[in-house]
Amino acid sequence: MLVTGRQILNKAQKGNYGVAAFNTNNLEITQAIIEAAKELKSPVIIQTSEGAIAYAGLEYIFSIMKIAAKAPVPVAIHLDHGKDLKIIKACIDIGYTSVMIDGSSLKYQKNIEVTKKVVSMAHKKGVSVEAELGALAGIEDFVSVEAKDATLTNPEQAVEFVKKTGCDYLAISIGTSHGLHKFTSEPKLDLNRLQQINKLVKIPLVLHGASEVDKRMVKIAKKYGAKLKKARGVNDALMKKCVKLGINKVNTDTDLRLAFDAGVREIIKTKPAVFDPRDILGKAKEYMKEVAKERIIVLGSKNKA
Ligand code: TD3
Ligand code: ZN
Repeated sequence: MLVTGRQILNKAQKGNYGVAAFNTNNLEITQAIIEAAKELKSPVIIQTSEGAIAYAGLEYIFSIMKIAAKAPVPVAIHLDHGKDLKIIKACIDIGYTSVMIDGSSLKYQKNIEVTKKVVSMAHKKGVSVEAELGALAGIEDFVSVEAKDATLTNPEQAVEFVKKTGCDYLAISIGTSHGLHKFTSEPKLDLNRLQQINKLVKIPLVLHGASEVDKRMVKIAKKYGAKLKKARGVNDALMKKCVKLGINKVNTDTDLRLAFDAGVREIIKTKPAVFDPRDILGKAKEYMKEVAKERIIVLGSKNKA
């Protein structure tokens, strides 16, 4: 059933577990996500970036997500990394139950200003708001402490930011990064910072750039011809620590992309006579569902529907 982001995440905060927020841009990805959540009786957040909306069309992708949300588990439909106020407004108007305003690249005061604007627009319609403070970037071994402090979320500032903006959950930066440019060696996150933020900030916390970079999917994709950068993501043990320390929403896109890629490549390569799109995408859907289920289990939201 379609619910707001707040309903899912406030419950997750009380229960101290994480909920996966998966990115989608088409039918197969959406179906894989919802089937995984249904089988595991887990709440789930389905999200589209502005790019996904540009690719699929807002009405198309919203309709697909809305039907997916009829599943007998709590589902929130969320806008990921909203930057364009027009798109944010269109999502609120069409029926999204959660939107992100990403003002993380703006100056602090400007971030507050634009976030407040979105909060007032969204709350009028009962839509929840995710905001972001701190810039996402990998902690490379050579980065100095000063540089880290400049990009990672400042705990005291986070308290003030939440108070001034009235956002419902906050994306923070503790050393993760988007896509395949994650860690080259053992992943390191600033867990002390997370602990401090969690102590001071009373709303649910969000972790972006948190894909695991699933080894099995990377192996299959490479076996069938993919040329992928060597990258390591946030492993299960580290992910569990983050959840324990207060992360309640965990964004996952790269892991589903890798699973999709692995499935399509495998079929094309091993079954050259196949040309029906349903056969080509079937394996991709199967792999995405498997990966989504693994994420749900690691985050601890299985049977929390
Ligand atoms: O917000 N997102 C999804 C869009 C980023 C493009 O990959 C994330 O935080 C996902 O992070 P990840 O680790 O899956 O790339
Ligand atoms: Zn993100």
